[in-house]
Amino acid sequence: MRTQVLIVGSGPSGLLLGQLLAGIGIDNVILERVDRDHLLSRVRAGVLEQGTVELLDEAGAGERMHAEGLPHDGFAVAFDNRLHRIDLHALTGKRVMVYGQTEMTRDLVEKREQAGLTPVFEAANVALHDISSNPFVTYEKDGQSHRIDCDFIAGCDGYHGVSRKSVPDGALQSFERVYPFGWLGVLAEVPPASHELIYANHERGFALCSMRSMTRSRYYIQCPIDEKVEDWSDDRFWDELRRRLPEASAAAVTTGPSFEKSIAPLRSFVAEPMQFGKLSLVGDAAHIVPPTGAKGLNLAASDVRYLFSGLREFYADGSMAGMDAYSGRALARVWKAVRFSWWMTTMLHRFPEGGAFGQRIQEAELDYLVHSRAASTALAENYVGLPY
Ligand code: RFL
Ligand code: PHB
Repeated sequence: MRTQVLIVGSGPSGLLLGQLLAGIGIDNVILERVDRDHLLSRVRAGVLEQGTVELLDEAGAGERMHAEGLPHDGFAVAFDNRLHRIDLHALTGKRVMVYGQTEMTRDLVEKREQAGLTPVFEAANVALHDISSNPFVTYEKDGQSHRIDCDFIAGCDGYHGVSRKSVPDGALQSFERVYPFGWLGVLAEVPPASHELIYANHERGFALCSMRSMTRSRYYIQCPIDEKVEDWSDDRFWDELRRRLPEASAAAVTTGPSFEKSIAPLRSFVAEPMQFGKLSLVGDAAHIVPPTGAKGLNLAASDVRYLFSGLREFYADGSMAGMDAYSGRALARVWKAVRFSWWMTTMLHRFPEGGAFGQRIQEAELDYLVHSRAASTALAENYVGLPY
């Protein structure tokens, strides 16, 4: 079998790229390791930049997001028992959309299915071959081996995927920072504590109040990296969350049984370049950011935008200029989001090794942030998304 673009992974980056390519008649196949139910049960990101919203619209998958998503004009930073609002819209003229990655993934999968282009789910042992000249991919499905030849491979298979590992040793340089804590996240069918997100800096550790709808809340608290989810009953989680919020916000938290609870480690990671021969790395396959800046999914979408434009140019007039520029264009935006996510993480979390000096610097940073319009604007313009 042959296709034009072989996509490994049906996370948001693979699905979005596949949908955009299909929309302009470029043939593509998506291979996905897990089954459909597993894919649609993962709980992850919640905040979409305007550019990500526009790309979903371009892919024809934005209808439900506009009907059910929650446009947010601002969010709050909490410290010293007070909320300080960052007015994104007043500072930048832009807003963000709160809409779960789970829902966005469902919308894209359903679009693909309606077009008869269902991803190949449960594709086992996906392997990439001859990526520098005549690429092809092999995999197993229901005990049978398959081979697909292609013009290009898009490695959209996340941090643990096979694509990045298929690049020959020494061809990629990686940059990494692992943070000495994780996020314990909970999803519950209760109204959110506030109609906007709250990012809280507290001596007991960071806390975040987010949401999926006006009846479904998503909360996170900073926790030690070796913490076990089993040690966190719902009651313990709600108590700890409320202790880290200003009193008025804590009083507004509606508690209830959680239906998802998990711990995510925090890291920054970038692999350079994001391209080798006919393979392009996209989204989490090439870079990871800590979730504090809400940038991971949005970076995956901006990579897709650059790669899509390179592929469109190649199939329209045979020029490789856009494809050759992909890694450079994508990395310029990636590094700015890596910097922003690192900075947000540093400003809002308790670092075990921070010491008294680190503590005072953090307090000065927060005070400056909320009292300087220039500092608030710098935060806001990064949060709503830098230009492409
Ligand atoms: P994904 O979503 O990891 O998808 C990769 C897909 O590839 C499949 N796969 C394979 N398929 C075939 N063969 C193999 N060998 C394969 N290996 C893997 C996987 O099964 C999977 O389906 O990567 P993608 O598409 O690049 O998307 C990236 C985003 O998922 C990620 O950046 C965000 O979730 C990060 N993130 C957030 N991003 C935001 O923009 N805003 C947020 O508010 C936000 N919050 C978060 C987050 C991530 C979190 N966690 C759990 C890490 C909150 C959390 C808690
Ligand atoms: C979420 O709702 O899952 C979420 C929101 C904002 C973040 C990270 C995660 O910065």
